[in-house]
Amino acid sequence: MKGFFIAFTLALFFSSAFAMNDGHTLPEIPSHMNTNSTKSNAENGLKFTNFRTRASIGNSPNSAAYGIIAIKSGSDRLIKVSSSKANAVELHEHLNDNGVMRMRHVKGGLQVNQETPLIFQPGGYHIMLLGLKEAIRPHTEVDLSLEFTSGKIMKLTIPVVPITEMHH
Ligand SMILES: [Cu+2]
Repeated sequence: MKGFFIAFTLALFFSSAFAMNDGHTLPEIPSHMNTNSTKSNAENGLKFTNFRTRASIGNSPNSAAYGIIAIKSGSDRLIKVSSSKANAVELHEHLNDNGVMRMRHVKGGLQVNQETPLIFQPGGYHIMLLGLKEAIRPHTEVDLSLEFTSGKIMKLTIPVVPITEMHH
């Protein structure tokens, strides 16, 4: 009987732990793990998950960064991104224009709502790094500063991943 109770308690514990992480609400990282280099990074009600940028391809002066921004409550708007590694950073989206993928500069920023995280991913919205001051190499890091209409400014240090790992 005692064994049953322990198993039952454990089951409750695990089911509630999983319920909190149903893919809709992003898991929070305990504060002692809340370093600036992110897998998931909670700050000011905003959560930054899986941020990364791809390594330079050949002599291309540009690259793109991806990741997810969620907000605990209400909404905010990402209006400006900058990096010390790039001359300019723009918010872009990929559009399928009669079978041809094109990029478009998104003006006026992008909204993040409690119900709808802002997702930057290959083939969709992305953070475009333009005019890299030098090629960015795999397994190094890039700084990003993200500015919101609320006045919040988040500084992230994100990993550079090889192009072959971009689809994971
Ligand atoms: Cu782009």
